Amino acid sequence: MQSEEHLLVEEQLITVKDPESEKKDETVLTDVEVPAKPRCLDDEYEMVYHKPKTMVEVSMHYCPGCAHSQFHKLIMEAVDELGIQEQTIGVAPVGCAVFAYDYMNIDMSEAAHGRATATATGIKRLMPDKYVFTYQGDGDLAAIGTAETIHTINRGENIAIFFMNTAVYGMTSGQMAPTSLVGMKTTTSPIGRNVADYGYPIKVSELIAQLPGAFYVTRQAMHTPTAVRKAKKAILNAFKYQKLHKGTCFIEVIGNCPSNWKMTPVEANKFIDESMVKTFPLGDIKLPNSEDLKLLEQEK
Ligand SMILES: Cc1ncc(C[n+]2csc(CCOP(=O)(O)OP(=O)(O)O)c2C)c(N)n1
Ligand code: SF4
Repeated sequence: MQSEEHLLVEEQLITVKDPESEKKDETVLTDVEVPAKPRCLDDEYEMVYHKPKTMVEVSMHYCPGCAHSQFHKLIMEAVDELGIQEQTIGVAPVGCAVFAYDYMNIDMSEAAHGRATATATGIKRLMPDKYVFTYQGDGDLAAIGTAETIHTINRGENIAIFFMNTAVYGMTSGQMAPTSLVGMKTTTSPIGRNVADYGYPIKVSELIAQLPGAFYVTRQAMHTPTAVRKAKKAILNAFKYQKLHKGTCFIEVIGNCPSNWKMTPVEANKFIDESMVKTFPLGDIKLPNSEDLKLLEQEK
């Protein structure tokens, strides 16, 4: 016996297939008045959000829920707000963010795997008035690029380093990184990272904060609205402090890699909250002193 719903569905199908009613539908559609501009731009509405103008209008290649796109957006928002699009030069890494230059509408250079800070050093030394930054993952910055990272910061190069820590090598399918958590399962530690064989996760921010050339070091995340706001503030500071020529600004952001963590984006955010921040506590690790900040105020 057919249920009532069934009959109803059949009735609707018959109506749709009826050529007369199809005609009627067309008439109705052409009669619809198309507004001259989107409702959201009517005077009664206020624009509360728009994409940063320094972001290129293309689809990104990142996996759904990946933190790279969010981190790119925060950096470009900061560039917009400071009005420094023409004065900013970025250096892209090798890793999932290898195409960062396709998304950020600023001058950018690519660097060989791990060598971004060396490339940025050259750019900044040639053009000391530009705002120069590198954008790097943990494989790039803390594995193959460890030497460049440490020596660049030890020299106190006046650049900003934006460091995305996902605790795995993303692009090459989730191998263990120096930052992988103890017990974390990765493709090269299928039963979990064990200290006896692989050592401890490297806390890069705490390590480099010891270097006299490090001017500002902070670790942030983007898994909650509050965390996003704090990360954005740190990024803004990293650009502003370059004016002082006092050393390297290092902004670590704990980001999710849902694909290699084998989690949904929501589960990945939860993992950051429940596990990642235990090993990598969030907050400022090295702050500029008040005298330096007074100098910045005077420059305004
Ligand atoms: C000299 C060199 N060695 C190894 C590789 C392979 N490789 C490409 S990306 C990558 C790891 C990237 O991981 P990470 O820096 O954490 O960035 P993510 O992809 O997670 O954003 C590796 C090992 C390479 N491209 N070049
Ligand atoms: S593999 Fe991970 S880091 Fe790479 S794009 Fe996908 S989610 Fe992002």
